[in-house]
Amino acid sequence: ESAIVAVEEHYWDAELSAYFAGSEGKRADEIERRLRDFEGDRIKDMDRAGIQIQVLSHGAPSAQKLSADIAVSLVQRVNDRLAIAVASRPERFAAFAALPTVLPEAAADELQRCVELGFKGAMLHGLSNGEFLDLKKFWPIFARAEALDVPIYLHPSHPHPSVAEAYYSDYATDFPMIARPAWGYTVEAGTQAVRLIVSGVFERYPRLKIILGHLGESLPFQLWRIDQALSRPGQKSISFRNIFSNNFWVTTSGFFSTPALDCCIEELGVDRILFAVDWPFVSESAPAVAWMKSTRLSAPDKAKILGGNARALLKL
Ligand code: GRE
Ligand code: ZN
Repeated sequence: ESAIVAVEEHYWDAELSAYFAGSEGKRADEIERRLRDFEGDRIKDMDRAGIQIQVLSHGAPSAQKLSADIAVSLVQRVNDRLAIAVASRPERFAAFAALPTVLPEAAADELQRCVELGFKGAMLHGLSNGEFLDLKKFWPIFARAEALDVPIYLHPSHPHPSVAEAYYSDYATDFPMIARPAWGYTVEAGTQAVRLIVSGVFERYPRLKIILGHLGESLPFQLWRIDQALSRPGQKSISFRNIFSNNFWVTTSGFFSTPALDCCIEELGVDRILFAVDWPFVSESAPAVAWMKSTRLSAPDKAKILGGNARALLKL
């Protein structure tokens, strides 16, 4: 089996995206058109690239900024509509659920409901209403993910408003992407992952599986240094490297660099790398596939990254 699977491919639900505020509620017209498409450009782009399956997920911030009074029923409708889209083309689509993290127990129940509907896991986007996901109140979500043996994909979102203000606001006009994919997203998502590892959640739920996009949000490159610094005396005992190696997968979404990929393979091994495009924020999938095929990896290793690893992790 060598069909190509792309695991971080986004769409927008009309009802959910209407809740996105300010700059988070608007993308370039062409991107928004593609985010709302399932039948036209999306399938054409997949066909041109030779992608058999897109694992669909909502775009940022997805359900992570909803208020408790509306989140649960709204997210159920969002996931039900996504299930219908997948069912319309089961040979081309699979999906990650959105979860109403503002109510963690309900989010865990929604994850289970969705997995029973055929979803392959869930994707969470940045902080949940300003709170880091490693807080104990969110552990019911990780407990349920472990029990169901499905991964949680930690996707970036806009930095916390006070971070955006302190770190990026003076450059926001000249370089609006600086707080987003250029740097802010990676810091935000990488910080979530570092905090999750030190939180103890993997000691409590040792078979919990986490996916990071964008070649691991810089953590593979930093792995030696983080591991070394957290191993210095006067701290709790933890092996950051063991947890990152045992519990994490990374994807190529929006990051088609051979040196960066080589670093991920050297640190994590080829079995932990999944192919993704980040369509439609990356407007064409074919160059991403061509890049992967152009690397000097062996044919079996390319096949693992392009689809075999995703089929194993997501049970496709
Ligand atoms: C976004 O949500 O706006 C976004 C992504 C990924 C890359 C670029 C981008 O989710 O703007
Ligand atoms: Zn993405």
